[in-house]
Amino acid sequence: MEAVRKALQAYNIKGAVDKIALFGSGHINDTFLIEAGKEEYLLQKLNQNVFQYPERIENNLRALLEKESDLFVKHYQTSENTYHHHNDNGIWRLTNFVSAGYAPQTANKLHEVAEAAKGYGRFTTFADGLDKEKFTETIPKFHNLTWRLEQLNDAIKDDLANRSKSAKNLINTTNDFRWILEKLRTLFSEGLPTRVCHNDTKLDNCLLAKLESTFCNIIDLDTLGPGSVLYDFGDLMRTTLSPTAENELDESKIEIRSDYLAALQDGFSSTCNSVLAPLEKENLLFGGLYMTYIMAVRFLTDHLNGDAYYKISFENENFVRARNQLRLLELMSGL
Ligand code: GN1
Ligand code: MG
Repeated sequence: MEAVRKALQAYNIKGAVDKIALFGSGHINDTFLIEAGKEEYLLQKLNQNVFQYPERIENNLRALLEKESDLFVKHYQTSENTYHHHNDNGIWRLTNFVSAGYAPQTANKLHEVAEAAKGYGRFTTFADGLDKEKFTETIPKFHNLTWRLEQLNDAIKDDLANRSKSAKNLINTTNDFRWILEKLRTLFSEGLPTRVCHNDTKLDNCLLAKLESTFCNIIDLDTLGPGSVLYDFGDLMRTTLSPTAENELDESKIEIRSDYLAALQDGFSSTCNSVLAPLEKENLLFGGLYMTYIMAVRFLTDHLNGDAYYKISFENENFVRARNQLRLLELMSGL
């Protein structure tokens, strides 16, 4: 925790640090809850294996936060007026901790999902007013399915963890859904707009108020940048239509609930309908298939590569995640 204390010094927070604890459930960065006097903060250490262009995250964040909004939590600046602090131990950033808020881990309450959809819709409307030119992809080709499928092919060939054979069924199933790639290409050729997106709109990147479960804030702005609204609506579908967690062991529990889908559609359109083009509105549902497919491909690739990217808490967790995404995708295809 010495590294945490040292990083905190860059932010000149008031009062002595009373407590530092690991926090949260993100798959990528390390997050620490800090108590100092009466204040609580979150300090994050950026995963530099994943984020190789940290200056892009800083720049996107600056471009986002220069326009005042209560959509986001407070991001603190260092004495050098940057959001990120670089030192020998890594790259850090500090935000306030919203103690009156919570991030729902699974979608078990309809009104929570409706609120999250309204919140992400508000984000879409807000981002529509930003200068697109100021934003850059923080992970090149992040939502590029062509590239993700190439990565999967390489992983199958290299078979670094000797898992290709046991994952054969999942690999075959991923091939059944290649039409999804073609469909997205067609949509872009028909004029699907690129806009400033969040690009990681899972349910737990949305904070709700503990008391009333109303929308509070959008968090995790690492992947902010160019994208399609289909990605943002799609990732919401991916993480809320089934009541199950991404790593659910019992595949038979995965389902698609039509009332949740209706709540998503109503909530999202209530706050961003006016900024969406007809082609976007008509294809929001397809976004769910696209995002579920790309996540299946990414989890499976990581499983075959020996779990190099996503944090795991049990053996074969990425296999389970990929299997669950593919099951969800099968169910979504019937929508
Ligand atoms: C990662 O950072 P976190 O845990 O919110 C991932 C997303 C995936 C998500 C799946 C930078 O998000 O793309 O959708 O896991 N972020 C990155 O849970 O790869
Ligand atoms: Mg993230």
